Amino acid sequence: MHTLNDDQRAIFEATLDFAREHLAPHAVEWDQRKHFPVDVLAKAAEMGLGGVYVREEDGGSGLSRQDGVLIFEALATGCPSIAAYTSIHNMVAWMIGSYGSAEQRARWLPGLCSMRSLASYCLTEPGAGSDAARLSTRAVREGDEYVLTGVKQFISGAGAAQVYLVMARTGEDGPRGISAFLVDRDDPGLSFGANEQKMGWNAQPTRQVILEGVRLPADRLLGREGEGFRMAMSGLNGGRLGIAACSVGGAKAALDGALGYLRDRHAFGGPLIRRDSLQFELADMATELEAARALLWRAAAALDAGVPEAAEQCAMAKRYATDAGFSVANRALQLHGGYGYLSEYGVEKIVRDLRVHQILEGTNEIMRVIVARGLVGA
Ligand code: FAD
Ligand code: 2MC
Repeated sequence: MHTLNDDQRAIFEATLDFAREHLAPHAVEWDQRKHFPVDVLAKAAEMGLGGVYVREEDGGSGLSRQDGVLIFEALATGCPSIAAYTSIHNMVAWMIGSYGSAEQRARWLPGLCSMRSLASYCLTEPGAGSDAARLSTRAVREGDEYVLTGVKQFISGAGAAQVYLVMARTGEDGPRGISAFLVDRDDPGLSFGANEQKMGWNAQPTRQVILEGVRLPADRLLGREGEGFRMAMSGLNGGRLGIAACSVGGAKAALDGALGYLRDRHAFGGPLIRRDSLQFELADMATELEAARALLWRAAAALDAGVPEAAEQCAMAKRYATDAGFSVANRALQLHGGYGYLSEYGVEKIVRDLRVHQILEGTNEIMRVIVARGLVGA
């Protein structure tokens, strides 16, 4: 953390305090009750966390990706699931702030920045996950309207969110026939599947989003027809950094938990923390997290600078940090012995939450596809 400037240090510390006070004490209970704490999200928005990358003139915090990775790491020390949902919400807010018209920004961003309205990002479908450009939800132009029909799968925040950024096909097969639309929860024809039963991420809902002839005025098109896939991918570059940061933060909390536990736990004539083998394990865990953080910060700087290889760097960071984060959290559980397996210590919940970061916002196999394409060409 020594390379941070004063502003970044202040943002990081303030978000850590928020996580310590408002997330960590409730995280296990929210997971058990499958409770989505929308009131706490509104409180986070009072600190500017609802529009982290939205320009200040549009009501946001106007921060960089380098600031963002600090925020999401800090937030995830309290609850990775809530931090990750906040990152997804911010991905949508960034897309509207970056690609929306002045009217769209004025209409949608105030609610999102205050988190009185929550957002969902709707790309995946039952038949199109990794191969997202094969999506089949259709948007048919009829006069001044578009009519959307299709099903989106695994949508984070669905049902609770007010704003749905939906990628749908307006033209040819493949990525260039896809457009992006802003759908409101109150639009007739929109409905939701059941809240999925999941291994982790229980403090936020995951549902299908079902569009049955949802009729939208033409001004709900974000950007131009055919630009939806590229916008969706550029949103994911930043989103992947957010998810990676949540893995680092969650794993850091697990590591801290293991340190505390080993200090207190006595066996074979002394505290376990005195055992060299366990200290070496802790040293390796801390080193792997620091390596993940370094890669993440470099990728965030690359995205801020708009360098051509930024997408590959974001993919590298997402792959590495989510694998390292899961491994560190799982080893922290092991260091707690049998108590790590009990929900009361909170570490098994972190392991369950971090597992899905290796799958969503592009699986870690797809991250390798992106990095490899950069190396060997498409
Ligand atoms: P598939 O694409 O069917 O992949 C199956 C396996 O094959 C994977 O291991 C994959 O890595 C591998 N594979 C596929 N293609 C290749 C290849 N070319 N080379 C090597 N391996 C390959 N989506 C949204 O749009 N919005 C959300 O808010 C959202 N939230 C989610 C929340 C949760 C809890 C979960 C579980 C998922 C969420 N997703 C969301 C969906 C997520 O992005 C997809 O699950 C993910 O992209 C993978 O797609 P898939 O599940 O269809 O797997
Ligand atoms: N950044 C910017 N632009 C990108 C990009 C990126 N990361 N990836 C692709 N593009 C552009 C690309 O330049 C091309 O533009 P143009 O039309 O100008 O040539 C266009 O998008 C099409 O790209 P490809 O030809 O590479 O498309 P392809 O079909 O081969 O797929 C792939 C690319 C596999 C990388 C993409 O489908 C992918 O990322 N799949 C994973 C899907 C995913 O991440 N889903 C996450 C859902 S959200 C979620 O899980 C949440 C929890 C919110």
